[in-house]
Amino acid sequence: MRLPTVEDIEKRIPRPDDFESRARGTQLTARVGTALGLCFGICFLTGMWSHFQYSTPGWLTLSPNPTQLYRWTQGLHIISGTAAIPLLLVKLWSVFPRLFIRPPKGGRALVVEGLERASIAALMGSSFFLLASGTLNIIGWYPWEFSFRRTHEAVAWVAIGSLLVHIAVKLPVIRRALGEPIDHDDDHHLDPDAPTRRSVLRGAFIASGLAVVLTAGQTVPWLRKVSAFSVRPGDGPQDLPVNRTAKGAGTATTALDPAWRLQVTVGDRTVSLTRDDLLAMPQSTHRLPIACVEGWSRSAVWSGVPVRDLIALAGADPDSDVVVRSLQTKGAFGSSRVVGNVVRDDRTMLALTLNGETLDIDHGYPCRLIAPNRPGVFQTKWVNELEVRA
Ligand SMILES: Nc1nc2c(c(=O)[nH]1)N[C@H]1C(S)=C(S)[C@@H](COP(=O)(O)O)O[C@H]1N2
Ligand SMILES: [Mo]
Repeated sequence: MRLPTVEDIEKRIPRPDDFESRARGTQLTARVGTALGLCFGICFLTGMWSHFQYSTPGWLTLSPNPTQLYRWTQGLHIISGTAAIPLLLVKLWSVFPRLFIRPPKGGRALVVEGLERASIAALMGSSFFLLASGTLNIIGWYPWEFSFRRTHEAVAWVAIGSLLVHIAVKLPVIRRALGEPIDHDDDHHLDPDAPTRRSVLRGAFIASGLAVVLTAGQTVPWLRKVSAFSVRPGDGPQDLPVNRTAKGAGTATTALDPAWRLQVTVGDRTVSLTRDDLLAMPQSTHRLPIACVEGWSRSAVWSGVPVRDLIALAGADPDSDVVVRSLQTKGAFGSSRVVGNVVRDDRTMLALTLNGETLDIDHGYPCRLIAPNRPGVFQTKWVNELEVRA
């Protein structure tokens, strides 16, 4: 028996022309690609905004307005990412035969081709990683060791960089293909019975729209009933989903302890308040959303004591930065910071009631922070300390 030669193997690898579907073609690729590029652009900008709200750079002062801003940007982030998944799959299907183009002859052509393929490999790898890790994050499954937030951000820069290179390289092809009718016949494609490009394009958009409708109910109220896949569609107590229960946070006992006090510390002054003391203070009532980083959001009516009134009891200015601490000692979400111009807003409060009832323990009893335009992860529950550093 003779061992196969390199030529034998080469003959067995398909060539682009072996894939005969009439539906493939730059006219389809460019249209799906444009929609995909739009989704990626929105996803990138809203993602970067989320990072800014999470760890605010020095040049940016976070504002409590617009109240629903984070809800909108993070909702858009999840919606555009979800919409991108079917589009990416169709786009890959449409260019898949190009994988089998043989390397060109000549050093220069080889280098150019090599660079282009490297940028596409970077784009594909990063896109898959972002869409997969994002989806796992939405469903609350973290099967990895690394920091989701930092890795997702770093890979997003790779994706957007290689996307820009890809668009720049392909611009002439994209422009020509978009100018042609979608089922323009450039007679490479022979099978007249196969689906047309128009029908594949329509299918891609329908699949993408369906993916959005099935998930967007986690943030768009009137879609709630049809969103079969949305995460946490069920209602937690008091008509609001629960991100982490008191049991899960290890606060189930301490939150109900009659010895609980809210400590308000300003420099070396400390004021200690019972829940009845808080209830006896002037209350403010507002409708504000919880907008989780993982994509779900829901509005509710909260009432409680403005944080600025509480720190005033210990002599702090109403626009001081405040550190909010909770009974939760393990995990990263047990405390958060509120900047002065959010503290100054009277909607920034320690809530005591939710939708007209005493706050459920899973929503943060005895009291929890709620503030406008704030990522859910910073709406600290089971609060027991406010601190203003002198
Ligand atoms: N102490 C504490 N506060 C917390 C959390 C937490 O894990 N621990 N989770 C946060 C997150 S991620 C969200 S989205 C909101 C959800 O609030 P809810 O469970 O009352 O809807 O609470 C926030 N407050
Ligand atoms: Mo969250």
